[in-house]
Amino acid sequence: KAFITGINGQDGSYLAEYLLEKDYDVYGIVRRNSVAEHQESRINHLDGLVTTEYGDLLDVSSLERMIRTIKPDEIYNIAAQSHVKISFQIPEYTSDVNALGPLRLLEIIRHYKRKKIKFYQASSSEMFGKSKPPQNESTIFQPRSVYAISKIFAFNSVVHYREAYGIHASNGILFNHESPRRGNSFVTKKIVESIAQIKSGKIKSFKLGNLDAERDWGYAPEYVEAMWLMLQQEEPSDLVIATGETHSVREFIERAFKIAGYKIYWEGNGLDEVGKCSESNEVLVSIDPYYFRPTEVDTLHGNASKAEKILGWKAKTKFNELVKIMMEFELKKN
Ligand code: NAP
Ligand code: F7E
Repeated sequence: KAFITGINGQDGSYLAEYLLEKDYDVYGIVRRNSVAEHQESRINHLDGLVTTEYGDLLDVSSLERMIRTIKPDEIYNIAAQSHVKISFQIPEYTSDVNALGPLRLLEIIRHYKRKKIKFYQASSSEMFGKSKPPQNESTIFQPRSVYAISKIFAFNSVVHYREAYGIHASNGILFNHESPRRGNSFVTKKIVESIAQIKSGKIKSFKLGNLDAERDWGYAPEYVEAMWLMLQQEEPSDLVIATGETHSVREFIERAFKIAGYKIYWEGNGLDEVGKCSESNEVLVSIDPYYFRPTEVDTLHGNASKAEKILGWKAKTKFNELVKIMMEFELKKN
């Protein structure tokens, strides 16, 4: 039996599918939303296959009730306020959910004596922050946001509960991973969704922030397999999960436009920079400082060789293929 927090998120939904294929009984918590369709929007197709209840990482009684009634073998803590930029606006809330949420779960596991429950924590490459690439398990954390700080608190809680109480608790230090199910306020989904809307005539152009940030982007359905593999090991551990390839936001835009049948070129500098269509010379992309962050993580480039050795896991879908999957999905939708 598996209990997933954040089951309605990008990763939670893929993980639920993955575990169902492995014959798990899958349970999860969902949050109440004033628009009922949003509550289970990414898991509607799993209706009747997974069991969900209202719950929240801020509501310890809901977590305790679920864990005591389900008696899961594995808990995957995937839920989070996962948007880095938004953590600059709601730092306390972000910390409560992302830092204290996992601590609450670890406390419940610690005091639950009837069964040894294995625990997975969704840690993040964002914790490396300013540290120079490539980043691996020995790279120091130099956070650049409250999101990263909250994830470091959770990371250290996992290590502490493992050492102090012998809990089988692991951190997956996942680098960015995307998919057609990615939330549309993240840069990759925003880009492909906007390009598809340009192509179908719904919009003329779109605005972005820092085009020079570099990320190690992988494919989400592959990353949930690594989560499961980590809990199947005799020994819990903390592992980097990444593709080992890094590209800029600018490259992502160029590639996605190319797949949609456009060639773009860049003109101007700084806030005045624009991406124009080579054929029509119309502006398709411009800069809006609203999307800049007070502090930025410039380059993430993961080295996942430890995960390959311990789990036998390796990223299969690299940058070009990922952009293609996401762009083609949006073009079909529009
Ligand atoms: P996501 O799509 O934003 O999903 C997050 C899920 O958490 C959503 O289902 C959300 O519920 C739920 N949630 C938020 N606050 C909650 C709360 N207080 N109580 C219970 N549930 C709550 O994120 P994701 O991309 O799947 O990422 C999954 C996890 O991995 C997150 O912890 C994220 O921080 C971490 N991570 C992600 C990446 C990445 O590149 N995707 C990389 C490293 C780490 P609603 O459905 O109601 O919104
Ligand atoms: O930004 C730049 C932005 O919001 C990527 C989360 O899953 O991965 C994710 O965090 C880059 C940043 O992801 C826009 O400044 C430019 O440099 O897609 P993002 P993220 O911040 O890397 C980590 C590993 C997580 O753990 C998080 O949960 O793109 N960027 N223009 C923009 N970003 C956004 N969102 N919107 C823009 O318009």
